[in-house]
Amino acid sequence: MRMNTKIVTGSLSLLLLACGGSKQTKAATAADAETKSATPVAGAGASSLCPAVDATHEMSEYDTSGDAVPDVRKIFLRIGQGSIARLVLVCRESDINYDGTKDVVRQYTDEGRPLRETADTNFDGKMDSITFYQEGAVIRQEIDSKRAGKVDTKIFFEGGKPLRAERDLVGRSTTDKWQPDRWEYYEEGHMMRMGTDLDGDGKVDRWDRDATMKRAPSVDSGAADSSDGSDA
Ligand SMILES: [Ca+2]
Ligand SMILES: [Ca+2]
Ligand SMILES: [Ca+2]
Repeated sequence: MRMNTKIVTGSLSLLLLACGGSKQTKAATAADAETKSATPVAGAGASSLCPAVDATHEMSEYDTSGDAVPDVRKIFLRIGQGSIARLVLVCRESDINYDGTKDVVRQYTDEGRPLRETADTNFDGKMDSITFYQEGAVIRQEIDSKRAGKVDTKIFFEGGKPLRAERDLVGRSTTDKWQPDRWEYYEEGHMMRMGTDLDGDGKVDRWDRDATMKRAPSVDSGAADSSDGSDA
């Protein structure tokens, strides 16, 4: 992605105007990093996930597509005062398909490390994927693969690769309780074995192993990467 034009809003009035849609939001902090186990994927617009521009936050907008319309918005936290003040990137919204709606929101820690990325991967206006980071690396991805408004797949990563996946194939999970009925185990990104709970008691009733899974789907880690996206 190449940045052609940089648009920085300098005046206070412009800042206030630009953040008019997200006045009700609160700042994301490290304490918000972990969601409850079955928290629905955020249904609200992407812009509500970033902190509002206020006394301690500043915003910049960028055009990466060359049409002079900003498609990336960054929120910075101002730390310190006077000559030692510095800006830390705490949130970044991107309009991936350039239709005017932000599709990917990446939240950072106050130290500027990736914390969580929420994405609308099919551009239907509803967020369907959340990627969680720890120490800058992907540790978990929660996906609403059925586009039903709740998480049905969780993928756990180690060293940037999927280690294990849990899926709720039948849809027993509620917002309070995660009830998977499929457990998948991966080595080098390849599924080695898969357990399925057929009767819903939470225990595996059938195991399938590598030799029988030539047609099994591979895990698509989607937008999960550990870069900080600071190129745009
Ligand atoms: Ca878009
Ligand atoms: Ca979506
Ligand atoms: Ca069972």
